[in-house]
Amino acid sequence: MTSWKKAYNVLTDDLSARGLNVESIKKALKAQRIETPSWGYSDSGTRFKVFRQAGAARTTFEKLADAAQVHKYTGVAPSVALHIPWDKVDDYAKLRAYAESLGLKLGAVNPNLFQDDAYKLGSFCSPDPAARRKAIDHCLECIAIAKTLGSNILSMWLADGTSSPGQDNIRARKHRLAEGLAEVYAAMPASMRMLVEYKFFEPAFYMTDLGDWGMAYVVCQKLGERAQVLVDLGHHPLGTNIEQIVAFLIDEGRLGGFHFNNKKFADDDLTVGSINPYELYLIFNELIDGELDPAVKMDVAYMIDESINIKPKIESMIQSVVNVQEAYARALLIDRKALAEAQLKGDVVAAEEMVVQAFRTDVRPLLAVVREEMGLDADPLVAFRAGGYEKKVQAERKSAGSSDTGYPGA
Ligand code: LRH
Ligand code: MN
Repeated sequence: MTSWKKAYNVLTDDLSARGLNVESIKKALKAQRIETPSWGYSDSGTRFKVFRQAGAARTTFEKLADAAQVHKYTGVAPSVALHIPWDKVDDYAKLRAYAESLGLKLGAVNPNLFQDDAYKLGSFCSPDPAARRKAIDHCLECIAIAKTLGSNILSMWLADGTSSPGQDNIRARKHRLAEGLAEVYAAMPASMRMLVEYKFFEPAFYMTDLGDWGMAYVVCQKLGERAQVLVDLGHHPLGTNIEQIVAFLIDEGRLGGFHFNNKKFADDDLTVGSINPYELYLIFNELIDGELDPAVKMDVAYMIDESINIKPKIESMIQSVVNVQEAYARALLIDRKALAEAQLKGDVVAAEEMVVQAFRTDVRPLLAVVREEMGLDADPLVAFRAGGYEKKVQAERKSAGSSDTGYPGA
């Protein structure tokens, strides 16, 4: 009997004793789906340095091959988000076929509205009509690409903002944004939805046009029901209660998705759950609370957005997926009936203890058995390392190397 099995039996006996339905919890964990970002597999860094990694993916095809490894060992990461033009190819149908040959689906399509010289004063919000036209046309091109790829998500992040007081009229920029997004929204087929990602600063350092969840929420309301807010965990001022924002957006039916990552300071894009796993757990607590409420309609895209500069990228992505699985597994262990009773009685300590107890539970044996029942190894990272893929691609991919700063193609 594997070491996990013994621990699993002890754990599930305890969970059943706590009145929890272990089979439905395992079913939920097997149905979890987490999308990984293509840009998380290629060399990236900070404005100070890109520490190139031997074997790092150089092409979109290689990024997909690496993403397939994450899915092979975790079983819950069957789709990959793309970023255009970082993932521009001559034949998107061929790319789709290659992805499907790897058992992958192509997910959210991210237009790039921040790396063209034309966007110096903004993209949709720019005072320059040519820049606005360029931005809108690029998004229309991304809609066409998404159709070819079978993707139904257009994921919009605008770096737009200003970096000095008086640089531009804030309300005029707001009007340009609404006008541009309305044209793009109208061009999406009915099967497609737009996710609107906000961020409180960087690269703009005075104001950002889509600076917080409230601005994104109002913009989505004005666009239509197929526009929803994307919550990137790295896009909030320190001290922000992100799980409250999540609960609010769930209740408004406007939570479209996440960019999971973690941070210590700013938009650090670190491995998910590597700095503050309790926050990630509390976010899943709100997600499950919403899922269990029949009055709430939820269609959430669970995506990772990380850019790892030091650790091997595939291993970090596997750690991230596993940490998302663990956060969900722990949040599934909360006795929600007892919690609601304690909350209504105002028994604050009892309520907190229920939330903390589930977080303190070591769910690794449960996930190990879930993986084994999915035909996978109990520990994805150990299995990936044993698979020797990293050595193989290091030998195959003698990188020609691209520029030396920041994001790919910078
Ligand atoms: C901006 C962001 C956005 C992406 C980029 C890769 O900080 O989070 O989601 O376009 O990172
Ligand atoms: Mn993001």
